[in-house]
Amino acid sequence: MQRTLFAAAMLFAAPLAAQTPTQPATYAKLIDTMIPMRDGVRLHTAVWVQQGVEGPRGIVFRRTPYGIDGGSPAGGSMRELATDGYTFAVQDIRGKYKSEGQFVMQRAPRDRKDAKAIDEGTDAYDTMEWLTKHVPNNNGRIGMIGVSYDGWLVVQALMDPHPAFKVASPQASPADMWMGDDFHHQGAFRLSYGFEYAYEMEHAKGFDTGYPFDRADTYSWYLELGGLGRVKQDIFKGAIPTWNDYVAHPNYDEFWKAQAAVPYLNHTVTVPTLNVAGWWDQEDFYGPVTIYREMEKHDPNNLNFLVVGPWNHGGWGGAGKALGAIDFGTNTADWYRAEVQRPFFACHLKGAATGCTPAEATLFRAGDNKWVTSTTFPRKEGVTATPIYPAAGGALSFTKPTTAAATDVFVSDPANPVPYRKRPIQPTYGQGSIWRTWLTEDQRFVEHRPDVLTWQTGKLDKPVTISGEIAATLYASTTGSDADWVVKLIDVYPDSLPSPMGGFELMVANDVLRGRYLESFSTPRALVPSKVEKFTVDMHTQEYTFLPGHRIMVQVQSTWFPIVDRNPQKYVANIFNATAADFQKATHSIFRSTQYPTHLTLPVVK
Ligand code: PG9
Repeated sequence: MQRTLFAAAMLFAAPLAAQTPTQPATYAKLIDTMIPMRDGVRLHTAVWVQQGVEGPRGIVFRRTPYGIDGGSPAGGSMRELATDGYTFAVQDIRGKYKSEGQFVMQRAPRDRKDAKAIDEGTDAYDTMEWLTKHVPNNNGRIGMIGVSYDGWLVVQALMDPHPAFKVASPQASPADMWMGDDFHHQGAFRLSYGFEYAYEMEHAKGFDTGYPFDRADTYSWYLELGGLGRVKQDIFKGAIPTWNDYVAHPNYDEFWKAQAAVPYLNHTVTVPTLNVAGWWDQEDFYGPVTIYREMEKHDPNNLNFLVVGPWNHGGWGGAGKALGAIDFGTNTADWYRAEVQRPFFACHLKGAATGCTPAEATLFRAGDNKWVTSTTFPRKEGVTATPIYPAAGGALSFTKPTTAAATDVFVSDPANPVPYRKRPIQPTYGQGSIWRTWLTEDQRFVEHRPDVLTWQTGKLDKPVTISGEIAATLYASTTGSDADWVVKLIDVYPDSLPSPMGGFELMVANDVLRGRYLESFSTPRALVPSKVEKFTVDMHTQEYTFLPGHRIMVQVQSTWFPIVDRNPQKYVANIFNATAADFQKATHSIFRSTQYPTHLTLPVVK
């Protein structure tokens, strides 16, 4: 499928089928040109103007690796903006589609000491300079907006903002590709995403053809790869630079740290910024929240804001009423765009008197399905970090264990990994793929596997609301010398509801930690077989109400395939080079005793 103008926003919104009717604005392409950057490389840029709008206007600017040659800009998460009379400028980034130069995946910000250095920030700056000088009828005010890669490009532009840059909305922007966004999570490699996306971005100048899998179910294809050592030369013929980087940098080293956003955002916020994230974003949830939190440390003038809704990746471009089987009651995305995004841009690009300062954090609380606001994110007031403990017989309890020795044990077999979503697992962006809603998939499909441990509370007699950071503390051992720990916090719906919601198991928070990184993400170490070790799995933040009659459930497993590559369970220096013989079964024990009280810490609202 060809990605088209504003396709990122529209494509990512695709699973949320219903689109809000809006008055279609008539736009005409005024400029289609190659704009020279400071190093002489020229970037393909188009400028669209709305017909019949008088007077100077602000410019909404979007940079993208996904191609700008598709149609008018009146779509996706920007459709209300497109009725507000702005001029739209769009640009192919370096090395993509018709732009010159070399594409570099998540190009690291330049060395500030090198006056000649370029990066995505300088390209944005140079383009803004050109736009303010060449676009007729512009009012000297530019806003940037974008989802995911396009959102990350907004963040790069914020690192040294041009004086005309007056408003920014980075949406689902990654912040750190090793720690928590598309390519790895806490050291675990996101195999199917990392493999397919790198191929799609780097085997051609555009982004259109998925990897030619020879079958519909990629689960068995990835399993048959055995170790990943074959991929670089046999499959990619050394021609996919991002894959080469994965292999060369398995740990959190300077390569990954240099491209992570946080260190470059350590200056006073001067551009009003609306950060947007989705609680069930299957690609980049860590990023937008991390960017907001870093900018917030440097925001004396209250210009930095956060919105998190019940959305998948870019889901705020649809109606936002439902995600997979989960219904949120109202059109949450329509509300956000109309009530927060549109006025925010109108304030900063047109001088409108309202909408300039939304709530510090506007959060949708699923469960009881309400928008709530907070003066901090995460919320501080009225929240108590409350441990919940796995107990005997599959129980889950707010009471600390009293038993001296207690474990739950499972055998994890890399030859039979737990699928992360129901098979067949179609290629990520392939036809019929349910990739975009997998985080809301009913977890019953794996509950009875012997390698998935499950604990749950009884029926709740009153609501339990959580708001903020969730972490798992696992006291665990393995008979091997490495292990992955996948932890899922689940809301179990009452059995009495009609199908499919009766007994539905909805993941509320989740993540994986690669065990070798328990002490340091930069310097892994082998686990000592059969020694109890303490593993902390960051499960990020949530705002959620477990309703009366529901149960709280926790699942632990050691494979999540093929979104996460298989851990051989025998320590090898670099898992990308593990051979088939290195993959071995191991017995894993989760301790739930007085000495080793495995628990999840929930931010319970009192
Ligand atoms: N999640 C995509 C991506 C962004 C940045 C780097 C790699 C992948 C995207 O949707 O653009």
